[in-house]
Amino acid sequence: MTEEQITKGIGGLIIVRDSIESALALPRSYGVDDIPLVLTDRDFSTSNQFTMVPYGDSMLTNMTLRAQYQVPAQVVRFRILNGAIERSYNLGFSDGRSFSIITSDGGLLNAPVSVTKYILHAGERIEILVNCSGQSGTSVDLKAYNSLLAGNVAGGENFNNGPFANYLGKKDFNILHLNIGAQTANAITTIPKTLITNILLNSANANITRKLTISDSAGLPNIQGPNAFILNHKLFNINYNEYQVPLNNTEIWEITSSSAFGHPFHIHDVEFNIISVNGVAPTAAQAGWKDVVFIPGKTGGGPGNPGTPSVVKFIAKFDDYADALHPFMYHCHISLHEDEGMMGQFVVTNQNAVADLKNTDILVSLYPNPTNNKLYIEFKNQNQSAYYITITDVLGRTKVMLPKPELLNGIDVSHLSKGIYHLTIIENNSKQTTTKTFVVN
Ligand SMILES: [Cu+2]
Repeated sequence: MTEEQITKGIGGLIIVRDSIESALALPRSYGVDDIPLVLTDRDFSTSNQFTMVPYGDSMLTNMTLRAQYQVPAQVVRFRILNGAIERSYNLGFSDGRSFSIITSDGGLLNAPVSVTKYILHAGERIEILVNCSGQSGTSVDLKAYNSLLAGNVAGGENFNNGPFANYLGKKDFNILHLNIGAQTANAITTIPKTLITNILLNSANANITRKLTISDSAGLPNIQGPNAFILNHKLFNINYNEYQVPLNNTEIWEITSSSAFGHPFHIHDVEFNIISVNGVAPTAAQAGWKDVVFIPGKTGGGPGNPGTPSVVKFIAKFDDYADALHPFMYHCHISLHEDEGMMGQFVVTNQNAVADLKNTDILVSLYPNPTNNKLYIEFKNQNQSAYYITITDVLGRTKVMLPKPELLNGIDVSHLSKGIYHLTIIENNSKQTTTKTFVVN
């Protein structure tokens, strides 16, 4: 339901600051020379409500139609998120000026990268610096030069009718009209030569290369839905975890796509470094920390000719634990594709923790039992604690769910009606479960 939820407003941008970034001579006066931009497009119903479409007819910048903003005559920083349902934006300025990319999805680049155009795909983030010094009283437009997008990149198609038809397809259009005003005090007026020194992951340290596929489901047996795009030849299944990644593994993920369309592939848990896209090392703007990578569509192909698949490799270190209850996901960041099933799950296993406690029973007492107010829980092994507690009634209906419960003061069960209940505890370290019965009287 991602497309519907994003359409109706569950989406936004978080700015993360740290001491390393704070020490650099960068614009950071929020709303003055440091401006977040969330890019999306929408359609409106006859009663001016959002309608759910993959491509909107209207560009919205920070949810504003025909957005404009006054910026000072100095270096201005834009923190840009592509929050579209599907569309990529080929960013550039109306006077052809260059701008400097200073971050990728996961943080600062080694140095600003000067470009005149940059394609930002769904889910991707960049920060850019634009030098407006000495330009007070003038104006310029940030635009999407989407007439230049290839036909198999989202927004570069040119459908005249059908569900994907829209006014912005394969066209150039305004994102933000900038009126340049007076310079502020203590303005940043030059773009720094360098930023930080990223220490990237080394392929020689990879424990494994996992091979994933992207393909078009059309014609495949056992795949429901209309022509969904799929990962590893299957649709998403919430009860299935594709990979068990050992905690702290360094892994190369190699994604081979025979899809005719390009897909922004996103992974939870980690930031990665792109190794190559069709054998070519990433551009400087993509050579930092990323969590979305654009997987181009296959090249060539036609009747009787499958064409040449695209191959993208990245490397990541999986240093966050995730159990089977709360697995991480990887998916296409085009929400329509994600919703159709272009997603998978993986867990990150902490084998040491399980081994330590494998032979230790989880001995738990519940008291008082019966109870009509508080229920106290005591672990016989004081090194154990509760990770998750659920209480179900005798018909199996879940009545209480408590993640990371605080047990010192007991659990309030006074709201439960009289009867017999089952309390299931997942132990914090071993993730083993035990179930006890208690009575509310
Ligand atoms: Cu996709």
